[in-house]
Amino acid sequence: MEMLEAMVRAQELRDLLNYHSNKYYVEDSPEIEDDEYDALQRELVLIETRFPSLITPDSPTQRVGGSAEGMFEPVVHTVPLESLQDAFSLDEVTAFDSRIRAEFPDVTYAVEPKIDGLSVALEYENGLFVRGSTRGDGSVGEDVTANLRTVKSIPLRLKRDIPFIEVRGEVYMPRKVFARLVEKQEENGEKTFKNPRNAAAGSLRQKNPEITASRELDIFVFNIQRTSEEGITGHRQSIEFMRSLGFRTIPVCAEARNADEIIEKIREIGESRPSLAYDTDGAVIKTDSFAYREQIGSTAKFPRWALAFKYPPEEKETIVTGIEVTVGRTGVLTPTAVFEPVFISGSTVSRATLHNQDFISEKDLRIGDTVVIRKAGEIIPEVVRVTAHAEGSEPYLLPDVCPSCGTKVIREEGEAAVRCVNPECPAQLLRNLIHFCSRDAMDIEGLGDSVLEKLVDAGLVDKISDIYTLKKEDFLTLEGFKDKSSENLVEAIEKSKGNDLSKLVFALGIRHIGQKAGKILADKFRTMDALMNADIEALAGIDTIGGIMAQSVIDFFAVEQSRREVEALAALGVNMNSLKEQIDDRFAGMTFVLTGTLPTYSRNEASEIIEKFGGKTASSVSKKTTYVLAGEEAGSKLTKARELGITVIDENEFNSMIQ
Ligand code: 0OX
Repeated sequence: MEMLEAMVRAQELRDLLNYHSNKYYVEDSPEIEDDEYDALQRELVLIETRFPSLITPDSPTQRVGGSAEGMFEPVVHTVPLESLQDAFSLDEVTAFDSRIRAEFPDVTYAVEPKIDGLSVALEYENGLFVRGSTRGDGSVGEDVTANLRTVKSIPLRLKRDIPFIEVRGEVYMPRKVFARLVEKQEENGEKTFKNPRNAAAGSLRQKNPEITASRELDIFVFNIQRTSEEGITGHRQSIEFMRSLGFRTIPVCAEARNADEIIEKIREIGESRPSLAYDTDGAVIKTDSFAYREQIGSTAKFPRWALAFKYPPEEKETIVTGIEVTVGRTGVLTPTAVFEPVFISGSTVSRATLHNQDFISEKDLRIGDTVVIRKAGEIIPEVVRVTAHAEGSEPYLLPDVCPSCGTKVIREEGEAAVRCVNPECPAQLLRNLIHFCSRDAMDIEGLGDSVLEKLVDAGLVDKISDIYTLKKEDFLTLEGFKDKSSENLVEAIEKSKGNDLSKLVFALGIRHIGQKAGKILADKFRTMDALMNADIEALAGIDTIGGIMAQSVIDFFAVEQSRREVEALAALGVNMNSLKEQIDDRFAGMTFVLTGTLPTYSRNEASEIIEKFGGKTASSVSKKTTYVLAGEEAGSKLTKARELGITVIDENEFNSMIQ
């Protein structure tokens, strides 16, 4: 492919990818399947690899891994990012309207949810995202462009290349993402984020944009700070305008013509809060007309034309009836408060995690205490404070031995978590077994929680490798097992021996090594032996394996027990090799049409090469054709390709693509 053709196709692909990304992440109405999107992206990566000079800042390949230059440098906000005057009662809302209406009797307002995230400013020049910054103190923030580029709903290029626009929006972490993150942090005994806002702030402050990308942040845009466009005269119109440029705008922006209507909208937004995918902490009331805004003006701190009504957080009192301590798969002891059930923010709750000893000591929480409960991020119940100690109660201390195996627990320096480090601890064993057999791990159908528990209780399994020693007769001794069900299980176990190494690596339950890391390690090292003996440099040198992951692999295999288990698994016939052919699917998702006589390849040979690299060949040219490979005396197909704007390549170019 020639440079010029590559340039045209790259532009086409960028536009297509940006269009579909907007459909998916902003408009929530995808038009193509994920694998079609991936194929387009791969084609673009291929072109950009061959012609790096064609990489543009709005290329969707540049969301992660683009330049991180200037990160955290100060950014002076040309138009300050003002904060809002808070109101805690509806009387204050009525007074706000009266004050403005006295001067502007026909004033109308926009009422919108107040997203509980962090404000950022996004600047676009000639349609291109050039800079993103935090609010900071409103006058000076920090450059977080590289991190914001990873937020998929932030357009890298606008739908129209207007000369200049700066918008303001709220970056947030969706509740589900937050819940998953906290669960993972808890499982790893790490410090947990308190709420989605802190999690979003922490994610935006990362020095490594890859981490920010993994946090799946999102944004709602709600204000034009400044723009080269003229003729936008009001707030609701400005929201429409920003939406037309491809921004994900604030989801509700309701018109209200008087105080009663404002209050009605505040109620409606309030009622929707528990079911939203994100946290909100109020409703914002804004004078719609920009001309009126200008006349109303601002105080030193806030615009006088806007008001934030804050919903009171729903809190309930209850009594703690007990504290349960469980041992996680990684050995962390987690205390959970059990309390008398209370209905709060849309559901009844009776348990809340107490995280660790520090959390309990700080609150001086004791069994029998009266406590205030609230839902963090409207989903996760938490103990806010103790209002009264139970009579004769004593400060609560976590047990100093594992509640499951009785081994003395340890608290590593700098860690809040207390751990049981006995690798044969039954609590960890059962969890390790459940994980080992789960679908994404060794995928042993039928070997779920309850069967594994029975096997452990019956003394038939006390380490992972024991699974592979189980016979039909063993299952028959368990309650509820008949001939057929026992045979099925033995068969499922047998089948799992042939799994790819990546599944086994994940199944071992190495801290910080998830499914994806399992695949990467298996692809890289190809055998369990090579992985077991890899040094820290070899591990940390892999692109997507961070230092913490690398150390975790080293730590895991440094334990004699782990090595013995792996050897036992191998001796019992479990596959220890990567089955993935080292395939190169550089042409995946691409369709080639061959025409004319090629100088050296026969048609069959060329087709074979294309298929070897994961591509397809077709006999006629259509819009779906990726490349036309043309030789001497190419005829109508070549003409058709030119008409449709399909890239035509010759054998030389083809050769350079397969090198
Ligand atoms: C929000 C939010 C924040 C614009 C002018 C003064 C404050 N967190 O959702 N701020 C504003 O308005 C700015 N609107 C919002 N919706």
